[in-house]
Amino acid sequence: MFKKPHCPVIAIEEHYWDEELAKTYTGGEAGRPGEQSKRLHDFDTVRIKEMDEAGIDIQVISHGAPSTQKLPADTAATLARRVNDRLHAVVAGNRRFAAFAALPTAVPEAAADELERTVKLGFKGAMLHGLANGTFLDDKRFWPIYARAEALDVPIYLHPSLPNADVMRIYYEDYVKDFPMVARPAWGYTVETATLAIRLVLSGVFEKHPKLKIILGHLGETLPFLVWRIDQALARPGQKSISFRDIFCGNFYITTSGNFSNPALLCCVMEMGIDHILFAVDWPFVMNPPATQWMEGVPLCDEDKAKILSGNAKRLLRM
Ligand code: GRE
Ligand code: ZN
Repeated sequence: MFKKPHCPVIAIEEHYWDEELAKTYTGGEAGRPGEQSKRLHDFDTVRIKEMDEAGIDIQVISHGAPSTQKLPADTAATLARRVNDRLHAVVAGNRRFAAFAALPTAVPEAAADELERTVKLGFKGAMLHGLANGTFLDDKRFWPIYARAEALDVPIYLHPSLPNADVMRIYYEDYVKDFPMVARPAWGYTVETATLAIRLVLSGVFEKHPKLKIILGHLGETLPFLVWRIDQALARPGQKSISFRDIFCGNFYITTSGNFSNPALLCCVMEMGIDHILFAVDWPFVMNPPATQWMEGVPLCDEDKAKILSGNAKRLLRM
């Protein structure tokens, strides 16, 4: 059994699939291998059993990629509402679960309203997945979502999705047959999500909304390792004035999802501080036991481990 400091364990990037929404997926996004698919549609059997076995008390549940990011504008808002209402019905009154909402980004004002509606129902914020119908989510048309998140004081979790079709072709096509994961968690997801995070900083949205909070999974999608270099390069003469470090280390939070590495975690602690790191697994794409077993042995004191395991989530998500 998981030996942990005296604290609950809250995992915050744990996925499910809504049957109606999943039916809209096509191509590489349409299916996941059988066991993953079974777990994505389960709430009360294997999910709870595997949480118990690994010592996870609470999952903050979110839809898997691409969630509602690729829906057309005419159906996005009503379908997202149904998806969120169904998740709410599962989570409400269940002390093992909390949830992040899916937002209809094809209609940004409606997405902002859906964020507010779901937060009032008890959702902890929202998760967005990769590009919205080919547009990066830093585009000004999406700023109403960030304005509302700031006003409601809830975070937006930026989660990866399959790279854009041109990127897939130019960057990965010749290797995906032998190594399908290269376009996914091995590298493609990371590039898309890190690029979005950098673009969001450059966009000026944090100057307009200084209290906006963004969460990145996978120990920050490489950015904590690169923050010195990005910050220094953007501070060279001839550019607009920006402090990448202040924004990245101030407004961003990162989770441990799918990246259980001591050297990588210690880099994150050194660059971002212990208060900006939260525990997550990325279930069912990654299994729970390696995550909690890893946390048991990370070279941090119990007080710091407790912050990662749940203290920071309690504060950031008001749990
Ligand atoms: C997926 O959506 O298929 C996925 C993830 C995270 C890790 C691996 C993976 O969301 O395949
Ligand atoms: Zn995930």
